[in-house]
Amino acid sequence: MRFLHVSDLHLGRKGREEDIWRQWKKVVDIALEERPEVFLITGDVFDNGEADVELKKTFCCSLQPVIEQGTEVLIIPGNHDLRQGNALAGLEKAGLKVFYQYDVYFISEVAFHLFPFASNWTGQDLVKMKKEVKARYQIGAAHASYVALPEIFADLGDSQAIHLPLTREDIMALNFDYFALGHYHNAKHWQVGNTQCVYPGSIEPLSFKEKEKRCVFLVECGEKLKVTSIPIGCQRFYAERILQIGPQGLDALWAKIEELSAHLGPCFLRLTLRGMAETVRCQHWQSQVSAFLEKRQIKVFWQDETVDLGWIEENTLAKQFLESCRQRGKKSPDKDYWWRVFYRGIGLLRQCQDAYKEH
Ligand SMILES: [Mn+2]
Repeated sequence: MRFLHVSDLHLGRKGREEDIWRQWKKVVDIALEERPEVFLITGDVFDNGEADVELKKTFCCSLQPVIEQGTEVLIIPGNHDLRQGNALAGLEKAGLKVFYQYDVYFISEVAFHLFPFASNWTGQDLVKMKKEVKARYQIGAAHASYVALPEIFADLGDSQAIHLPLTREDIMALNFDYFALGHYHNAKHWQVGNTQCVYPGSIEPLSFKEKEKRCVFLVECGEKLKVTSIPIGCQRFYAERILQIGPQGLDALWAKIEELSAHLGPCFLRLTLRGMAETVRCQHWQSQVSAFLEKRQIKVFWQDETVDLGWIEENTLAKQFLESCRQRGKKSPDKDYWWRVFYRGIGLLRQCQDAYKEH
């Protein structure tokens, strides 16, 4: 018995529709090639509860060949599916099995415990709900936030981690062989007691937090439980770079921009600009860079951390601080250190002055 575990498709995400659809087609091809008994989707099939009727139809059609080959498609809703409506309504007509209530689904010696999504539940509710059934393998499926791994908790943030928080103790108590999870958007595979826990992550990166490789998981329930990740690449990735304005000013950074455009493919790029520049000129330069990179399918998000030269000129304290850091930098073997001190100090000085003005 083998099953494919996929999650967080977010079909219909505004501006990313085509990218996501191309990724989804790759996933369907894997299902057709591997012919697993079960195709399990752990929530967030659609980005919004009011999914487009045409999109829903195309989604159902794309799965018909999978159903025809004898694969059961099991879906639990995610928070996005149920946001402002129910995007999964009507999917059963196309032969997909959607679980709005906790149920155990048996397929050749394997029990799938399918938990639907409710925003006010916690892992304890799943523990109370779980039925004891006999089967060779017990598989759990939930759209939940595992809060015991710091990197997952940090990425989800407070606003997302309140969605069905799940602790290590909850997973121990549930005692599944494999816990199929959805909600967290980077692939993660770890073990708690006897349970192999997996977040496949979203099928296409959707934010700057989603920098890891995209994949789906194929699970074999044979002699032993065997978990394999299958990479699916991506359409557009997210990248971050820091640009430091040197003594030659902004124009000297063009070489670096050209290098970036030659090496990065289609992507979303966060550019942090640091150093000193005259604000108006700096903004003009940024828009030139954005337009240049846009032509090469790189969409830029600016993080402007520059210090306005005009402001320093007018500010006696800032001017003295700059001079003092310059002098120390000259004498120090680590010039960079004094520049960092300068930017940090000047940032704090501006914050203090802004706060003072507000009062
Ligand atoms: Mn999601």
